Amino acid sequence: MNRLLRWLAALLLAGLCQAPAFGAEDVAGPAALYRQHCAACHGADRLGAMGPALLPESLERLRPAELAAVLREGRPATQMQGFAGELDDARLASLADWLRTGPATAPAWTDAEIRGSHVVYHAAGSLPASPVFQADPANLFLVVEAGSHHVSVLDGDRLEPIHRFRTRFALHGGPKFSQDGRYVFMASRDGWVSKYDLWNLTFTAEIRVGLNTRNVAVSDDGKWVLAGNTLPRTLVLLRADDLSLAKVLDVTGRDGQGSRVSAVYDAAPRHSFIAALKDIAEVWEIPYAGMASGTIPEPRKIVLADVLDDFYFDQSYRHILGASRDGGGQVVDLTPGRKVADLALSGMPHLGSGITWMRDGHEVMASPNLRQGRISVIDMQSWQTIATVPTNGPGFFLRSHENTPYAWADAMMSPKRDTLQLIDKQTLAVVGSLTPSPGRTAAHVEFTRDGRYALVSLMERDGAIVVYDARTLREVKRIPMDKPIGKYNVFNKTTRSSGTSH
Ligand code: DHE
Repeated sequence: MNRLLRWLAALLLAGLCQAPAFGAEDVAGPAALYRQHCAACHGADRLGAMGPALLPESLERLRPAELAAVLREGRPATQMQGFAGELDDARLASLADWLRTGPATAPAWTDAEIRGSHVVYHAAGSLPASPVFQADPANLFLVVEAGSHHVSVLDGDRLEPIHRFRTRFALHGGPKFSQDGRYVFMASRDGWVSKYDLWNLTFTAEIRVGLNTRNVAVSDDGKWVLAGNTLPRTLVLLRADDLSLAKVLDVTGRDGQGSRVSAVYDAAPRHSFIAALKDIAEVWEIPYAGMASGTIPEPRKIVLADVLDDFYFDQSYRHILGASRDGGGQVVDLTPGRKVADLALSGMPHLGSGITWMRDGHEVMASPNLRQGRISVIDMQSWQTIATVPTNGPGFFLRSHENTPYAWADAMMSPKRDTLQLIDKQTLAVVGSLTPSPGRTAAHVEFTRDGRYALVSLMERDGAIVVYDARTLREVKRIPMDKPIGKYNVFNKTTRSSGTSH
């Protein structure tokens, strides 16, 4: 039965079987099931409405078993109900397959649609310019809780939550702060950019810039926000005060080929945005110094020897350390715009999670590896790999702080995903390990502004932020959270601590 339905669905999708608008086949077919059960919340065009977009690009992070479970059982604490009582397994399977297949014509998201989605909740300058709470605004943490799509605001001194708010569906990438730490800009995977006033604990504006978005960057002068999309293939420039649309740039390379954006970054010392591209061997730089509305310069398109889509920048933002998909790495000097060195790396280095520190008078950079249990340590002058530290398994994040002797590494892509290891930043030896809760994923560390406490995410639905004393490594407390992923300290981010990402 299951197979027959799948076969019929395939025929329908291939356009070989013309089902009548509401005929018997159509009632059973996945398109009709979608119209009947999903369209009201997710949009007739699958682009999202009250619920998120349901396109292959939006679902690629969900494993098949997870998607099946959501269709069957729904999502707790959301409007998403389960359909197990109404649809049998075969229908649910055909619907899941159909959702993972793109519409016949690629969905567009035009300038008019971007403008149409724009909402201003509080005009710039209309809210009080002082915090509505007692906590040190520079030592706040934002914790992204992926379980039910919320953010918790933690007081980094008392290590207590002071506020919790609902966000758009599936935030990804670090929230980006304005230099004074007052405003936070967040991007959701299905294209929403939100501006939040952390001093008044309220959203001020939102806009949907695309259908599938990677992340945002905020210019150092606080005037501009750049978002990078994979669907459509665009970069979208917004005015930071109210998130209104300034310009959409199609991402088309020098030879006319389009590309998805991998990520956008603010290269503050260069007063420019940098865009990493997924499909073409180019990196783009958009200078924003002096940029006035309407006179946005054409991007500088730097040609690379290979597609590089995962970047680490040195502290001056002159050099990019980039990883290619085959595991190789290169150093690109942005000033002349050319490769200056190869990096000896293998597996799938996650340079984006790199950190730097001083060792024997030399600046070194270390980054985890998504495929291998090893941390590569690179000399930032010679670009040589000076050490490879074996770890428990492939990991995602590496974090430290200027005031702590250790780099904290996870192994979240391995069976030892419950254990963090501590690497001595001078000897480069693993000197300790911590297992906050056996069998449960522990990853992503961020420090309080003084580096005294390390906050670790227990990334489970009934998870927690586990706080450790960064010197004694004793657990100080647990703050319950719903699948906490990343956490972001205002001071460390706005001062560009070398122990965390920017
Ligand atoms: Fe991320 C940041 C890319 C999957 C959690 N992730 C980033 C950034 C990039 C990136 C380029 C830096 C942008 C920024 O901070 O503005 N991530 C990717 C991928 O390509 C990848 C492997 C697959 C994908 O489809 O996106 C991927 N990322 C994940 C996850 O599965 C994680 C663990 C959970 C999730 O929410 O999706 C995840 N990514 C994060 C986090 C950050 C991040 C928490 C910010 C780290 C920080 O401390 O700043």
